[in-house]
Amino acid sequence: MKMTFRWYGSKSDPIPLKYVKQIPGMTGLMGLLDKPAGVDWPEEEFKALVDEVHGAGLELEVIESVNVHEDIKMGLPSRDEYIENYISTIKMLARNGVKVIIYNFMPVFDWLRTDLARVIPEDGSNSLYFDEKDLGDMGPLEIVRKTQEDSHGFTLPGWEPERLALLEKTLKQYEGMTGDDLRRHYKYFLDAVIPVCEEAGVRMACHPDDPAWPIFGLPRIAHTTEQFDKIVKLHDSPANTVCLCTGSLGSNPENDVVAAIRHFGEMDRIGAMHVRNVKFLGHHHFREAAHLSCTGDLDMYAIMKAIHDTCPDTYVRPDHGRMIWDEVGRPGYGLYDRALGATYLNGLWEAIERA
Ligand code: DNO
Repeated sequence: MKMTFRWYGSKSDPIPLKYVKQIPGMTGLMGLLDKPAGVDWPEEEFKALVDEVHGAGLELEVIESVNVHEDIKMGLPSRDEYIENYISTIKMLARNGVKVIIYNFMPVFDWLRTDLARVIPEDGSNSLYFDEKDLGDMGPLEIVRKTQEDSHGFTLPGWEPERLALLEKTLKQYEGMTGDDLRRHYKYFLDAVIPVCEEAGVRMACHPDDPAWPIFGLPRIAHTTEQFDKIVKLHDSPANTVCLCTGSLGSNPENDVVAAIRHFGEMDRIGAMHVRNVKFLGHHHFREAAHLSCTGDLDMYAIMKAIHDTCPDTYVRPDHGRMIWDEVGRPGYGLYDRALGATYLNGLWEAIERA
């Protein structure tokens, strides 16, 4: 298991790389370049990032959010050009040492919350929160406005301004599209990129829909084990894998997260893990909790044990943390709680190994 940390680059992440390095057991990053979906990532810029990360004594083997352009998801004729750019980016990342590329296939929205800083009454910290009832009142444009307002000026992953500017138009274009249509467009994409990955020695890892159910009537096809079974078979290859995010899949209590890890781990189809805890508050209603099992509803020991038993070489990152100790930062991506999370998960790992 390689413990890693999501980092947004020195221009937009207030956390210095040396702080990341000082978290015990941290081997590297799940990094990114802040680029709009559909562009061919510039190699010089990426090389500079690799040098910076290596200079801090960390690895950069996992890249997140190489976002898939909406035209690919919608199956428009212009998709071929964007797929070409994606392929060129895959080759470039592979040339520069990347082993896993995390992406998602959610129409329009990446992850979604109705409150980015809900106070946890027990201890006064705050965390990301979702209540479908609030969403009903808001509607897509309102939720986007609120999310941007609440993000302290940070660009949030998946909420890039270029993409949101076209929101109204894009939502219209999705009208009438079914899950099967979306899956067909997904297959077209995978058929083009997976052979390239096989040759280049990288794995694509699909992040689940977050939260794990359809929203705003948009088709969503990546929030249950059955759906991921279909995804890994759309183009059946060891390079077509899952980024198993416990907090996203686990936002729906009907998903058995531990069984899902064992299932895809045994198939060698887990490219990376995002590990976080959630607290269920009702139907389609949850908040994110500290990583420690007893603060939420997921069993972190069983999660780490499943990773240990079925995909022990995978990359793990402590996913979203709460905001604690008055830290001001990107919602979900502060330093302190994620550092505590990493340390706790490393502790579980050590105990599992030594047992
Ligand atoms: C949310 C993240 C996601 C994830 C993307 C991958 O905080 O886990 O934004 O990186 O969905 O494309």
